[in-house]
Amino acid sequence: MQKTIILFCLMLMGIFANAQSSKYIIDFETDVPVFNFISDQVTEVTGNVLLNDGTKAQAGFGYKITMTISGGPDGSTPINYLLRDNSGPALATAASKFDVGGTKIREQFGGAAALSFAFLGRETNGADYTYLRDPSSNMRFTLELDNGEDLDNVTYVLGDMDYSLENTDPSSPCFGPTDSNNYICRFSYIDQVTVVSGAGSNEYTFVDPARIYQVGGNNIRGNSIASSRQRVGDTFYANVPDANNDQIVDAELDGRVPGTDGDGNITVYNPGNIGKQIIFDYNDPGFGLVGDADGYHDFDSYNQVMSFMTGMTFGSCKPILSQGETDIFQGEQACISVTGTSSYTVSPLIGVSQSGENLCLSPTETTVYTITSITDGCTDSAQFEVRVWNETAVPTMSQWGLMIFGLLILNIAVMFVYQQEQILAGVTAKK
Ligand SMILES: [Ca+2]
Ligand SMILES: [Ca+2]
Ligand SMILES: [Ca+2]
Ligand SMILES: [Ca+2]
Repeated sequence: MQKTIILFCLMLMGIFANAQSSKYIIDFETDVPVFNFISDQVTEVTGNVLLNDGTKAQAGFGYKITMTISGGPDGSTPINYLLRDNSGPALATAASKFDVGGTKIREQFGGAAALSFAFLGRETNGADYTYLRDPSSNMRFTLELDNGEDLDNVTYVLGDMDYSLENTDPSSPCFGPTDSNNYICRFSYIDQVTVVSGAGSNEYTFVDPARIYQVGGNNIRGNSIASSRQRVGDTFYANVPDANNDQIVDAELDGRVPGTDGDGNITVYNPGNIGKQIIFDYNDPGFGLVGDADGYHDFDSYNQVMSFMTGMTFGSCKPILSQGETDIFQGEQACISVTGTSSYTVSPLIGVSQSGENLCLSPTETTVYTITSITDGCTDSAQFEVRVWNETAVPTMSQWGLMIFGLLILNIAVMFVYQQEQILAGVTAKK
């Protein structure tokens, strides 16, 4: 029982170490990325990957983020955009595009440095506006490494998920819940994100679960999420007031989160290999106020912004063993290769012969060895069990067994001789 508890504790420690230890980090403050605005709909961001060992030295490879916007109200749109005085239909709509001014590295956007990405909501068009967002607007964020390697043991944070349907500035003529179907007051947006990479196996944590609604999750509106880590549901939107869950907003409120605050952040963790890209989609679910004929909010805020926080970590330093267990006879040795780490320790130090990747073990009794990587301050371990068989202990027949076996053989032999005699007797009789 005690052994089981100790084992369980070790397992928990292992999980903890795995979640905490990763080889690499993307740090926007130490290595400031370069933005390349390729078109109104495509922005690339490049930078160097750093070692996650405190030195934050360059790891020798980089990353590229590609953000691509699609959709927008230029085609058919369900939104009834109006002129800025509500006197008639809006002058124009156009395809969605980046707000270049809002797409940058900010000192604080989710409580820490972050890459903020922004849709432009409208552009001035003479005395009025051209509207640029609607429910079809989407930004796909893709991050990949320039060494072509897979991403494993990944942790990253999406910041500033919030919404706005109300102006809370008492000095504004739009003060209060005045936005709905009103283009004199222009501030409506609802952030929504769907994580594509690692879908179904990602683990999500929220700073403030009441701020974020996880579609398909087991959170209940108004209540905090029971478990801090949720594996179900990869789509999230800012938790607008919607007590009956019918995706119709109950009341116009201001759900904005200040940039200095992490309350709108979602941490995404995946202990496995998610492939070569981190991918998520950013858009707006469009939910309108209860009683609103067209069912959509106005999509008339100046812009809509979220962020990818500094500090994404990845890369496991778990030693990769060529085998997890083996059987040997006493006096023999078991040899395996240890990869995935440049240096490692072995415990217990009994019958250990270590030469680079090659590790040979010759314990005198069954032993579980723990192989721990000690690379770049990144520590993780794997286990290898060597079961030892004693040759003299191999089950042999007891002397009694041998005697019984001998008697059995003798019995068969007597029967055989008897049968042969019968056959011979028969042959003789026929003659
Ligand atoms: Ca409005
Ligand atoms: Ca509702
Ligand atoms: Ca509406
Ligand atoms: Ca936001």
